[in-house]
Amino acid sequence: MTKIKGALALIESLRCEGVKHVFGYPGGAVLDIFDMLYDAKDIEFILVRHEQGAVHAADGYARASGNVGVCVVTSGPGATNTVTGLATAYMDSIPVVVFSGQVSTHLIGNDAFQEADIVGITRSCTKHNFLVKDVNHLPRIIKEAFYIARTGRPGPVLIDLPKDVMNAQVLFKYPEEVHLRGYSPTYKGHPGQIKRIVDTILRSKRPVIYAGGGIILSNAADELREFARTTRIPVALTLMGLGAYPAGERGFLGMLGMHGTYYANMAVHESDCLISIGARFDDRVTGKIDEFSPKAKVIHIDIDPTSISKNVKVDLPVVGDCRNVLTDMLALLENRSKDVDELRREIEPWNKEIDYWKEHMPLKYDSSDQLIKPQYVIETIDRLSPEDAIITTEVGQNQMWTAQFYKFNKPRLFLSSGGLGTMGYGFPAAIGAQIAFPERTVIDIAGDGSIQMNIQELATAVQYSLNVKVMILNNCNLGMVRQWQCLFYRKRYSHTAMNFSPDFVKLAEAYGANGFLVDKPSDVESAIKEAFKIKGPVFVDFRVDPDEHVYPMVPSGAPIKNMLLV
Ligand SMILES: Cc1ncc(C[n+]2csc(CCOP(=O)(O)OP(=O)(O)O)c2C)c(N)n1
Repeated sequence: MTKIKGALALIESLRCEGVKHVFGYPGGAVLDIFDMLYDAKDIEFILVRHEQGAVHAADGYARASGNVGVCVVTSGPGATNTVTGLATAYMDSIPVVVFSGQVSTHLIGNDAFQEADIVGITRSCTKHNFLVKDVNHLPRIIKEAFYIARTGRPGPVLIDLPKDVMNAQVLFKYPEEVHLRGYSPTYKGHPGQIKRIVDTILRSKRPVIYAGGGIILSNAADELREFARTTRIPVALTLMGLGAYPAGERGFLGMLGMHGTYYANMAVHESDCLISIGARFDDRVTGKIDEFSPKAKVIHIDIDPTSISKNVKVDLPVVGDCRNVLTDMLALLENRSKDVDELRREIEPWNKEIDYWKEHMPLKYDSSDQLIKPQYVIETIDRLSPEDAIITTEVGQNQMWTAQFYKFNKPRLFLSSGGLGTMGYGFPAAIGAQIAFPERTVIDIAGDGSIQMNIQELATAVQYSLNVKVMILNNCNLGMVRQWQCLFYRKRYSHTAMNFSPDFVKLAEAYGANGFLVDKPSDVESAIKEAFKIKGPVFVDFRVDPDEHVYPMVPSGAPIKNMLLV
């Protein structure tokens, strides 16, 4: 076996991991890697315009495809620009591997040019990170990084690569197995606990399933649907869980929490048995913790043992992969068909009560033929887009209206920054999703504030002829913050008016893309159709009603039954 350069060993390792796409940006510390990428024709490199865009794109790629998203960036500012993307992926448990350049080992700690302690900086926003000091460790570390990123509760991993390590020679052999002391995720739930859970569910009168992103990450959507169909237990989803249960299915309650539906929040509040699956009791879901689902026995199924009883005291935990645990639960239920029939009968009045809430307190908004209502734009996008269209969002009202008014029937169609709430996520994430699925329609639903946070990626979209459609709900304001100021700060609109924004149509054109402005409700439908027809990136600037609010809304820190309604 001949020795090869560290940088080439990196490329070979990516091949061993089946990596087809890498997002990134070059610089001095990673020149050796880029030199090797020059010849790596089997790996498509996507040159973004900002390293934050690279990580969000890799994250969108991962969320849409289920594969690990990969980035290469340079040292110093290149590395620090990845922090927001890493934190975003970390909060939503998304598998991403970031390779950052580093100054040569003998310069580390010397305030060398473009040096940053990225391992220190990202310690709290990565699942794990590595500094490679010896090229001989490189293949093992890469193997471990991918393994850590995609197993257990997934998450981002960073590998810091000093320049001299990339230049050093190594006998390349990619390990076949990983041995990590102290890291062995539990995939099978404890049978005794699972039985206890099933017993509890079968005895309940007002059960509710509260499912989250863990269902999508563990590919458990079919099992969840089977479980809900078998038991007839209604299902509420978190923002991250949207698509994990079909919006069109009977018993679907929509999203719960701060901007959840009236009926999801009421059902959770009145429940006597809350079955949480792959969800982490985020404060946006629970509202005031002491009054969250006060009458329920709380069941929590999660792969991450540290999330059990972290926020809400759990009565019956099961640590395991959602899909495995649901499969085990279904097997138990199959042997107890009489009890299941009994459960269905027992919970019929409960389902009727929920149906009553659904009928009398639906999601709604006042339509208008003068002003474009943002909810109407989203409903129209939903109606006109293909079934497998991938929707990303930015953060703010645009995100919440999408969660409420777009009907997601499958997993991995809704990509949004839930945990960190990162403005500027949606557009690069859409680019990543489009790279993963070039034939599919990818739509970023954006606010006029958020889109300006990573708007430079329009150049990336044009360069790679990506079919990303950006639907800007332009309310000339930082809408969600303005909504809070309106409701809780006596309309003192401190610095939330976007009095100046670029002309998005001209800006799109300047980048070599298409753009058009829509300011009449009667033009919404044709504009969306037109955007879908055009090949390549399109910006549609919808001038929407600036006074529209997202309802329901649970004021921060209030119990979720205390919703402000339209
Ligand atoms: C990077 C970042 N900075 C600040 C915020 C705080 N924030 C949340 S929503 C919001 C307003 C978003 O405005 P816009 O993108 O126009 O969307 P809209 O709410 O109007 O739909 C802000 C500033 C954030 N979430 N992310």
